[in-house]
Amino acid sequence: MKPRETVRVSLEEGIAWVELNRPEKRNAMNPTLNAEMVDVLLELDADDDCGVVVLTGAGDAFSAGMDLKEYFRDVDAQPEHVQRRVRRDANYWQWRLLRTYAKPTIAMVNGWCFGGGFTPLCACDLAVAADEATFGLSEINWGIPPGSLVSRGLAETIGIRDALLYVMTGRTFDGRRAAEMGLVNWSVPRERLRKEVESLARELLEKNPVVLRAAKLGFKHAQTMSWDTAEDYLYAKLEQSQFLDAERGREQGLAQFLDEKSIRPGLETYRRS
Ligand code: ACO
Ligand code: V55
Repeated sequence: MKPRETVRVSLEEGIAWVELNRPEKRNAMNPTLNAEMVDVLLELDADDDCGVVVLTGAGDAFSAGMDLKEYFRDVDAQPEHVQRRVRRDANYWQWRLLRTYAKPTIAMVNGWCFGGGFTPLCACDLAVAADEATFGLSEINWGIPPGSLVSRGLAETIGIRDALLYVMTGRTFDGRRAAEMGLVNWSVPRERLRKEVESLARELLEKNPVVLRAAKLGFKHAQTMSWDTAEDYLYAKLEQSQFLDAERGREQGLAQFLDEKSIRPGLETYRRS
């Protein structure tokens, strides 16, 4: 993968570590970073060596949110079509691409996470934070309501009371509190964060990727459907997964449990051959 100015990618044993890389600006998201992230995510989607994507930040920050100078002030002076492109790139990777990405995604919140940083955080399937990370919806503190899909992502992830408290006050909270609210799956001391996420990623890599994709996309899409539509859609997803699954996981799993009695699926995954 070609080197980029504001994003660093390293692919190790199936795990793509994608690092927002403007540590001197606390990984604030400027138009360059947003455009580069679109390219990176599209490239990794097409790369068979990538089985899981981990999104994180270089240095002390996950992301300080949108770049208040380069994403807001500088773009104010640009023609409208440029403003539209800048917004489109941001939303394209932060929400559209990540929320229904074909491969599992994990947000590894290593430090500061503000405002616009919540969108990719909520769009990722899973999230693990450092206990010491600091989160905040700081929009109110500099004079705007949360824009783009920040509030929508939040509403889908945490409860209304917590969401409005932080939206309306701009108070900060730490990784432990984020875990209590379900904004992240859990938190660990920062020195253990990378190992923790690596072992979660490896666990996902052991699963059948076709079935994993059907499971996560089915879950996400069904959230906004009526019960009747969801019932039909999730059956269609189940049958699609069997149709696309060249390794015939279902038949292997059933045979290993029912015939060979060599696994208990309640406690372990089937042996993939
Ligand atoms: N936009 C633009 N520049 C930023 C941003 C940002 N969101 N966040 C940090 N920077 C820059 C600073 O301007 C500074 O640049 P400089 O060294 O060229 O002067 C550099 O990053 C370091 O920032 P400090 O404030 O010195 O770093 P510190 O570690 O003390 O504090 C913190 C970090 C708390 C993240 C602080 O930088 C901050 O409050 N940033 C703004 C957070 C924010 O409100 N983001 C917007 C959310 S709303 C939205 O995304 C739509
Ligand atoms: C935010 C994010 C945006 C935007 C306006 O509050 C506000 C965050 C990702 O883009 O265009």
